[in-house]
Amino acid sequence: MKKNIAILGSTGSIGKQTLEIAAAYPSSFNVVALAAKDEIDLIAEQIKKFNPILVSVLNEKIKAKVEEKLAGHKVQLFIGEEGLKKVATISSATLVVVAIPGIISLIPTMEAIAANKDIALASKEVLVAAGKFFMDEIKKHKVKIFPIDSEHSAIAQCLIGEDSNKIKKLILTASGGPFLNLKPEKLAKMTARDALKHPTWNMGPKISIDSATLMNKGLEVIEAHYLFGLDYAKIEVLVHSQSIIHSMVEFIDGSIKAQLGAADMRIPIQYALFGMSRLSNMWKRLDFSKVKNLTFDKPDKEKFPCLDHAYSAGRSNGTMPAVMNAANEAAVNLFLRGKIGFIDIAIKVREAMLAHVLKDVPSFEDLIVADKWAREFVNTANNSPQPAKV
Ligand code: MN3
Repeated sequence: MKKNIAILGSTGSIGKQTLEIAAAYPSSFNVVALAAKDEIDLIAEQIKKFNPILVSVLNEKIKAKVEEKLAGHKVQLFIGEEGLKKVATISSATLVVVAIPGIISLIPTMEAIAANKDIALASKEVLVAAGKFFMDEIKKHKVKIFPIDSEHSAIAQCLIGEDSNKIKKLILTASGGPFLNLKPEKLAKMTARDALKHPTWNMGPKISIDSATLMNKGLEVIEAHYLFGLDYAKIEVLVHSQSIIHSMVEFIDGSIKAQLGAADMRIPIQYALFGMSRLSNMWKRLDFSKVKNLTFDKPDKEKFPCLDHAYSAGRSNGTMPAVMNAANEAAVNLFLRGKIGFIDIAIKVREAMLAHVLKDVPSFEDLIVADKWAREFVNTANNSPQPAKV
């Protein structure tokens, strides 16, 4: 039977590769809904090729332009938040692929879970900002979560047939990003263009910058904490610049399981789309005879302070991960627009965390408020801090 899927973020890197997989297995998937932003030609092309029932775009202007390109091709077009909700909750879909970077995917994802959809999750920010609510909703609605991120996919694969009480630690591998071997004093001069050149993975701008600051790995640590229910003390990061081992699990008896493969996101995306089952494919393969060495190093926390900021936000819990995530998102946007320097990203994140008055047991609404506050804090030149915690 065909699986009906909806994709939030169809024109991004993960969205495009998801559609590539849907096209490669036409008897397995129906694409019933797409949400995208403003890439008019690509959106129109995807509609013509996949024939979704409904599609959401950024605004009326983009919608009109897409309609023009479609020249009579039938599809229901929607816009904005309402459109995202319609895509996330479309009755015919059983699986929603969440691949819009940033906090914008949080509410539609929660709506998808409430509508009893299984979730294939690529957007890290959802779990980071609202991990407890997300996992509680998943349990409450008895839906499944399939991680798309290569590290979490790797860990999920290593844990098949294992007892979670027997885990000693998770080892998340990090490529180290484009500035791994750069002298620390040169970091300040790095531009968005330098940061967007990722050595091993081909990704969108937000995640590429996060990868350069190592915040990407920090977000993944928090995600792993929620997905696998493990204390932060049991989650370790190791720089492995070849991106061949996608992550590992060490068990209490000293045995370690690793998942390896080519650095091709279509492999974990396909695995998630098929509900963690394996099918033969034509994606990249790992040829061990061409692998000269596998190296492992501790991350340089002084050069890349974002990783520690993420651990600290995760350990503080409450509203702090949402604040850290929002401050980072806002700072990355400023950096991409050339408004702040590379090392300012970590500084902005730290400042926001220090100024934030933590709420230990937040409501969902509190998380949204904390997120907004952190964004404004970073975007305002004259930061007026929240009153210090007493
Ligand atoms: Mn990853």
